[in-house]
Amino acid sequence: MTDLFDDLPTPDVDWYPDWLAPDLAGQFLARLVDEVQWRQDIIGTPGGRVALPRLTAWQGDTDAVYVYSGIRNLPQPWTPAVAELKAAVEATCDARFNSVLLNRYRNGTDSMGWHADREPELGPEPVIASVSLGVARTFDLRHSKTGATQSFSLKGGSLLVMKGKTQTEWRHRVPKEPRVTGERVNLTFRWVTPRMRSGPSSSA
Ligand SMILES: O=C(O)CCC(=O)C(=O)O
Ligand SMILES: [Mn+2]
Repeated sequence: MTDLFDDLPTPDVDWYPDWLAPDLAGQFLARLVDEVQWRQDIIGTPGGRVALPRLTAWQGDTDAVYVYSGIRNLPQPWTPAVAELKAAVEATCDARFNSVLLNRYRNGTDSMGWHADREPELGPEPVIASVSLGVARTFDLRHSKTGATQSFSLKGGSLLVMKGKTQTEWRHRVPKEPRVTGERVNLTFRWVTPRMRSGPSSSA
């Protein structure tokens, strides 16, 4: 029998819900909260300047420069626990990563809105490996053309690998869940086309 839902698109992801044992995931969470230089970013919106609803950090190789809003963001050096997670993720994914964006959701009122990770320096079909630590949070993927949605509960110790057309055809978010009181840290490991760190600049 043909199922009405057979034609719905599904995102190109690999899902490892129990990638890290719970006690190890707990140890990594504590180390990351302590060792990472967390910052509160402020962004400009039509309504004025607002604080992002989460804390962030960017680590990577020195040439993994990430440009957004026309600003070159130099990565912080790898810290020990992040470097350990990177090596483990590379082994699981059989891929290389030279940078990671870390997001720290202090409780359920912290969040990340709909977006896709499609900056040019990530290339056309990036492999992005997402490690979650701490409390489980919902992660929604929505197909841009059809609106088809797939949701994951990204629990502590899980690994979700997004690849293929997941960034070009889908958007994703971490919605607010006001009843969630615990903390969560997420790491998205990426390969950013290496750039020169300094040199002649054509703009002021
Ligand atoms: O926190 C998450 O699970 C998602 C993070 C994310 O989408 C990003 O860092 O671009
Ligand atoms: Mn993202």
